[in-house]
Amino acid sequence: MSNIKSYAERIKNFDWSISEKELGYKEGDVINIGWYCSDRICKMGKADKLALIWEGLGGIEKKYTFNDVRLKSNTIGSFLRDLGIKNGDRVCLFLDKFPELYIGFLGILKIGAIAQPLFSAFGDESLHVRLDNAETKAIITQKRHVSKVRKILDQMPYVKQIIIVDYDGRKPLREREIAFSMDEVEPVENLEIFPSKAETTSVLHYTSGTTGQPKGVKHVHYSIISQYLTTKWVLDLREDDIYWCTADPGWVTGTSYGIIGPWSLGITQCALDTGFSAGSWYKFIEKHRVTVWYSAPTAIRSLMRAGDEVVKQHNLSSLRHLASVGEPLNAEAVIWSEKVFGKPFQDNYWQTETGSIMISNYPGMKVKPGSMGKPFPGITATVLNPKTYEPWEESGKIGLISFKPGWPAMLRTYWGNEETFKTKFKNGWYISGDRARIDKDGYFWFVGRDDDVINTGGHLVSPFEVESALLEHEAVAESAVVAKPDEINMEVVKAFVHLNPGYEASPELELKIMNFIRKKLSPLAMPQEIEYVDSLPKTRSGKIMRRILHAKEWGEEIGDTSTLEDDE
Ligand code: 6R9
Repeated sequence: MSNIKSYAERIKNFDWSISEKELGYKEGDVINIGWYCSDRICKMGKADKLALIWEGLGGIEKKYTFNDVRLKSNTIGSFLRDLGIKNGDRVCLFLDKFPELYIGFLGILKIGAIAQPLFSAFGDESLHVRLDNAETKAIITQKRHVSKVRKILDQMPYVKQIIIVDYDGRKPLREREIAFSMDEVEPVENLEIFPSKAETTSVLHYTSGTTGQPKGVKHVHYSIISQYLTTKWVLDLREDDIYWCTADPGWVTGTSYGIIGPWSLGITQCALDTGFSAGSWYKFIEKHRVTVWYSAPTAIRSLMRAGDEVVKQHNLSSLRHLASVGEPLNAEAVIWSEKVFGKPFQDNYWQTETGSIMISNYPGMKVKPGSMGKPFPGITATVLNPKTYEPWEESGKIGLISFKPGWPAMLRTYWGNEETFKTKFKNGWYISGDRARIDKDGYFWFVGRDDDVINTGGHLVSPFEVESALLEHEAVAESAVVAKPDEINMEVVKAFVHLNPGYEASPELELKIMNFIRKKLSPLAMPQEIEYVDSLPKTRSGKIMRRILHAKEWGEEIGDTSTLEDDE
């Protein structure tokens, strides 16, 4: 029997107090995610249970019990406090999927500081705009990435300390740098945990929009109420599970469901810090007897492409439940997974802003391949008519996916950008920025985004950020960035570029520009193709009409451009 038992029963009279009670929380109490995910689990008698099984490059393996996680997060918290980090200060985690990333996250929260995880493949410019926005006080990083921090350090007077977790003494430390080894220092048995309350800020995750700089999505400690119960009912985690969330904690799935969800339930999870290959992923599942696997469509499509033979070479019989998030999961991938793993990947939908799963397929509920499923109990979801912002009355109409505000993990604002935050609400609904239709059985079917943001392999890339970075290249006079179709990643970045006088369009220049973006922003944001153009389509007011270029890439009707001109 699954944890949710019956979806139909759970949606009746649902109340988040179910989760509060299970977590032993009452309104007004202290609620600290760091404590909940380690100390509380130890208090419940699970101190010696494995919390994290970690595998890195070269097959190195490390294991941590819940007591280890408790002690080591205490140690990190205490170290940060001694450096002068106080509650409310932003501490960035700029790390590969090291154990320090998972445990450091809790350490930061334990002292009431705000965790700001950033994807370790970010280049110096992506890093800089996000640190600048948060005025980050300390950065926890590693040798491999510290050069990117050094490059921009002069422009960041607010950064007081850079903590290097794998310092080997070979090269001297520089200004503001300090070494810290979680596994070598004396563990701190007792740490005074910051008495955070429900609305105390916990995490800042950065997400991309169509215009402007990335937005810092502000979450609070109370979010654990949503994350705990969605993990329990959607991912169906149980006492003896070995759980694997393939997401990187640089992104929201990796924190909400790669740290907070499983550990608030006291579940053993594993993490693999190596690149992707079908063989190594299956080997990992086989070796650790993974039972619940939470992944993403791009990975599933890559596995599908690797073929059925490699699946058969491994014993994957431990797998009991599979779930997916981040981008549209095509029906084909659902059917394939059912064929080769004996169970389908069950799709669910949510966003950095929602903080927890909003629409999902549940264990025991009929899966309609290609559908995202139904709203989580307690979540009021609809699709709004884009003209009136009223819910469509009949089923099957395409509208804006929207939610009634008030679930525990909802973003509280965008950091330093209350104005943009306010634009996300219309007629009392939170507007997600995605489009879908609801069928007559109440299942949601994803249609597309309602903006120009590119979703490449489950990662959101802002065309604005790429265009701004392109302008910094000496050869580029103007550019427009759109998504182009891709078999595995669904979408990849494509740039239309108008060159400055004196520059010749050539494949060499294309490579140079691509590399320039890869280093500045990230491999994800790097255009996979650059098309040289003499001019770009523009509105009368001079704004670039990305939609025309987008339609061409996707072989869609361009429509009436005279209306588009005013629209933009
Ligand atoms: C958790 C996460 C959010 C955006 C979201 C939507 C897309 C997420 C999806 C999906 C189709 C699904 N998205 N889940 N599209 N089907 N099941 O991914 O957060 O990085 O903020 O991305 O991803 O466009 O708005 P985030």
